[in-house]
Amino acid sequence: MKIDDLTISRSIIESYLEKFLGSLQVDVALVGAGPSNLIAGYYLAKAGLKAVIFESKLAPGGGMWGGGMMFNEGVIQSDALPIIKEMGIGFKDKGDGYYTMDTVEATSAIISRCIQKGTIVFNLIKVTDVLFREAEGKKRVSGLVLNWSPVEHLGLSVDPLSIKASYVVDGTGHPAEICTIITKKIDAKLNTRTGGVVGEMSLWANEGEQFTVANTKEVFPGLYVAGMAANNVFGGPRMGPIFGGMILSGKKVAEIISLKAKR
Ligand code: 48F
Repeated sequence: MKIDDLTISRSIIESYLEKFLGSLQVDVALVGAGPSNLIAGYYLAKAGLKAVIFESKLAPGGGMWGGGMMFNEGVIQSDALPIIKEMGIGFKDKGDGYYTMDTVEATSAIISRCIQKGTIVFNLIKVTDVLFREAEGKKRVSGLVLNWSPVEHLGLSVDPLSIKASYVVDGTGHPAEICTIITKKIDAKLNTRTGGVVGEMSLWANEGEQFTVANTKEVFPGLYVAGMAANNVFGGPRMGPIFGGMILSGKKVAEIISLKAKR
């Protein structure tokens, strides 16, 4: 076969634009491609919803690749094992309900399963703001404002583009960026004890893991939190390199939104 350079370029541009145009109006827009949102993306697609994930970095996967202190193994507890099995990820039984998984295998597997199920992942796009609408005095998050990560990184004055979504999930991990943005920019009162981002506490694995799942919920009309963002927003401890909570949180947010969307 003789290779034509222009056909390569045209093919890439056409296929990318097809994905991007198809993502301008979605059921669910997820910010951050960490483990929680990737699992959410998988289950949202499985439930038949149109979902899209925007990740600011080159590689999706968030904080899972590096395991604990760059030892590329992560722990999961028995509660999350059925999901690990559904993803086809290998694991080692360490006894007493603890399992380890190779975090390079686990991260690449959940990225792949999420996309294969039908949720598109855009990398190198940073979410810089939300769209919001106000009706009868009530504000609601109704989409995302996007720009290329290098534009933001270089501080270039280039206006963003936006997309519409029925539901938005802040899965940006420790910084809980979307919740932080809306408290500043639209004076949003979040569904937390302070009305703002409460702030993450120091490490306590047992409490942190339960806190993540319990606080995976709607935090402002149209906006949900999943994963480590839930701990920061609602004021719970971090948990370190145990990933069951992240995975269960992703599944939970997908289930909550799927139920709402189908009502
Ligand atoms: O931090 P991250 O992995 O979030 P997570 O799913 O998982 C947390 C664990 O990895 C770990 C932990 C478990 O014990 O504590 O930290 O809650 O992934 C968050 C992703 O969001 C991206 C960021 O690059 C990362 O890949 N992100 C953050 N802000 C933005 C963003 C933004 N404004 N736009 C797009 N992506």
